[in-house]
Amino acid sequence: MDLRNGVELRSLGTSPAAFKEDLLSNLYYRRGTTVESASAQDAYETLALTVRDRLAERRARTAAAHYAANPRWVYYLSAEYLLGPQLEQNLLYSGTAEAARTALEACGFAPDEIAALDVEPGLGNGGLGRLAACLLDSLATMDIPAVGYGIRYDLGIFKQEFHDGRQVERPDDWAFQGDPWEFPAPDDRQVVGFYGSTSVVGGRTVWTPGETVLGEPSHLLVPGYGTATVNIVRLWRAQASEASFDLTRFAAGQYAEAVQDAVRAENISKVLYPDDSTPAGRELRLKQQYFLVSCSLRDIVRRFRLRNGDWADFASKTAIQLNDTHPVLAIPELMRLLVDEEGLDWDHAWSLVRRTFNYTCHTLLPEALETWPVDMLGRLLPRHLEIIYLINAELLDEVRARFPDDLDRVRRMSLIQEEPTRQVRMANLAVTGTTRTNGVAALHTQLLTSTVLRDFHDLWPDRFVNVTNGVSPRRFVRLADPLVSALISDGLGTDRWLSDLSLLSGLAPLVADASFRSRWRDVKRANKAALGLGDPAALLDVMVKRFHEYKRQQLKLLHVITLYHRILAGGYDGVPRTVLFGGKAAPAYHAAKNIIHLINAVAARVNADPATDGLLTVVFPANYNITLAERVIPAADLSEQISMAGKEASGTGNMKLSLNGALTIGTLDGANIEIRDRVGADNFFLFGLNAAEALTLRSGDYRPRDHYAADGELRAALDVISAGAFGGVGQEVAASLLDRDEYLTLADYRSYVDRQSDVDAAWRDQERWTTMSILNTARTGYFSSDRTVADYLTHIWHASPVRVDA
Ligand code: 26W
Repeated sequence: MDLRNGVELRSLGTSPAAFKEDLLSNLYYRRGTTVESASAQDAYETLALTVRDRLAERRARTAAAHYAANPRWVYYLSAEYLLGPQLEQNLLYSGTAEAARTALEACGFAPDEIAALDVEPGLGNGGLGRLAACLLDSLATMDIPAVGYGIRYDLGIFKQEFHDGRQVERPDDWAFQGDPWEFPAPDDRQVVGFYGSTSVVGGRTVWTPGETVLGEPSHLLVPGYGTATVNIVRLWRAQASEASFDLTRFAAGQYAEAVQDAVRAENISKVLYPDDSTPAGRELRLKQQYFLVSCSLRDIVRRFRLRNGDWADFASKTAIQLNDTHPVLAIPELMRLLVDEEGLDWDHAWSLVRRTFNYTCHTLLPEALETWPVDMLGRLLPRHLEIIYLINAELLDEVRARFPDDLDRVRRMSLIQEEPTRQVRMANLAVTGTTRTNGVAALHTQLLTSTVLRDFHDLWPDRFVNVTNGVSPRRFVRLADPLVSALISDGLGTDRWLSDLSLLSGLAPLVADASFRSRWRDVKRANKAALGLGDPAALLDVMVKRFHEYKRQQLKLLHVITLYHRILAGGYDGVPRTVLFGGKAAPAYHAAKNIIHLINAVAARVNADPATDGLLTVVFPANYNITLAERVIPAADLSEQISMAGKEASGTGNMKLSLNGALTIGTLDGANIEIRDRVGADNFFLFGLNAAEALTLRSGDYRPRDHYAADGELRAALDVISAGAFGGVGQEVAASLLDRDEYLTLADYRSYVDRQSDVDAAWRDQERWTTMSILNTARTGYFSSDRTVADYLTHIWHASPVRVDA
């Protein structure tokens, strides 16, 4: 293969023989061991390197093609990436899965044992982090030149353990064995400043930081499916600048002091903040955000300069997506680079900045919208605060001009919240400093423009656009569910659906084919058996997502207790059910942790009671993550999407479960609405208040006790908790539902429980259920992240594919 300057690269064979040969030479020469003495970890790392080499070859070709094309780039800035385990993906995308299995067996290694050593980099909390990974997968698959930028946390999302039913967090030192998939790139180190002060020299503002740290990048390969393109995700790790090791103190025996600056520096990328709704507001978190932004923008400018000289071309060559408000400091940072370092005038710089950035909002919860104390930001980033004030002055001039004498609007739109404390509103800065702001589902975008960001929509309606989320069919169907994938390919007569998910619609006519329906049932049954949680013949009712009161795991639990009471009452006519919970709660979110504790207490009681044998089982596997999701989602029959309407921005688990043939019971919230519109109302179990009704009730004088008083089953379920029947656990959960019930759990209880009876009825008619299940898969091709990326390209990024020769 010809590279630049006529360099020739010998291509690596994909035959089993060639793969085995490379595996062996890597074992001996790169791992420095032998087949006889190799450990499973040796075999795993060597396998990873052997697969990685084949992707690195494509990466070399991709880099060459991109360099030659000097294209418009898409840069995705995200504080979180939930990339999932890499081995299976890279075996599939490099087409070496079979060759690897044969080679491993030939060397006496057990492929499944080796694969089990593939630790996932848990560099994210939930939906936002996984969406980022799915979008990168689709960008590469669609041959779009793109780079993801993030932070290489030493400790990812905590490992969840249950001790007496309580969640206990354990540090996730995911790379303590090193990570065979990553390529460190120390040459591209960047220097990041903090604190210090500003001064004006020769008409230009100069920021003199008080301390600096180094940002060392390493990247992971992001291969495209069914194409030669291999993009990268570049993750920054904080390193102490050599100056920070204090030799004199060391010589004086003050060892801790000698390294304290170094430790302070490295702490910046030490751990992922495990909150997924309420900002911790810690200075270290702000340092993390600026660290990510500063390293990434310098790297983006370095790459721009490789092929371009004129700043005027920067915005036409660069589309940067800000994944929520976490990287929004990129706006004042690029202004600083252009004005202070490059000497551009303010207006030119501002037009470049606005044209370069776009912002995705992932939430509706007011408490999740980040604000930073003015004094903290001013101390840590004095120049950026000055720039934010200048941006704010221009914004408020425009608001006053457009809405004269509307002081309230000026106060609401200001980037600076004045009362009760002076805070910088990051969402306001995000909308002001970008071209497009998007929500992640139709209802979400509609609510954003009519509530939290209404003022900005009034001023700049054209800046708002919707891009409904999507999920990678390669990760969540092909890799997670090989059995259903084989059946789909057989039914459609092609596997091209993996890069064009709209082809799934070809499955709809097969509902009339009884043998296809029975094979479809067999696949689900086999997936349940493989999961090994509960009776494979029972309906597997799945609720897997982060714990939050708005997602209403408490409502699912009230249903479980109601079923239990019905069983104890005798004459139970419900269908055998396994209820599976999965998910983590932010460590400081006590209300959510109490719900987890109560679920485990109820599960212990229900599962121990012989009365429920064969009728009801509750399982709660610990440490829900991508690896576990890939085992649970293919096995699910029923998908619980029961959030209070108007609270879940989109959801993506709902999409993964529908695509794998699970039927949804849900509210008209987030993307549930679009799923129901596509699968058809008959193939969706809808219940509850819609967003407008919920808002009215919530803002009216909602009295949860009225529902308690009016509904015997509800009362019984709450009373048994309040009475401490589950080991005295969860009384505060019942109390908060009776007193406040912030998310209208009691108001939706009856509608939910009754709809669950319809679920039972549908399940009893397995042919009907299977038909509904096939139609759910057939009609949700729209929720591919490829379609999502196509929408971003059309409405926001305007980048084009660059073909890479195979
Ligand atoms: C600052 C603390 C914090 C951290 C993360 C606040 C908010 C977040 C994320 C925005 C939370 C998140 O993951 N939101 C989820 O994003 C998904 C992808 O768009 C949506 O599908 C989910 O509905 C939304 O809850």
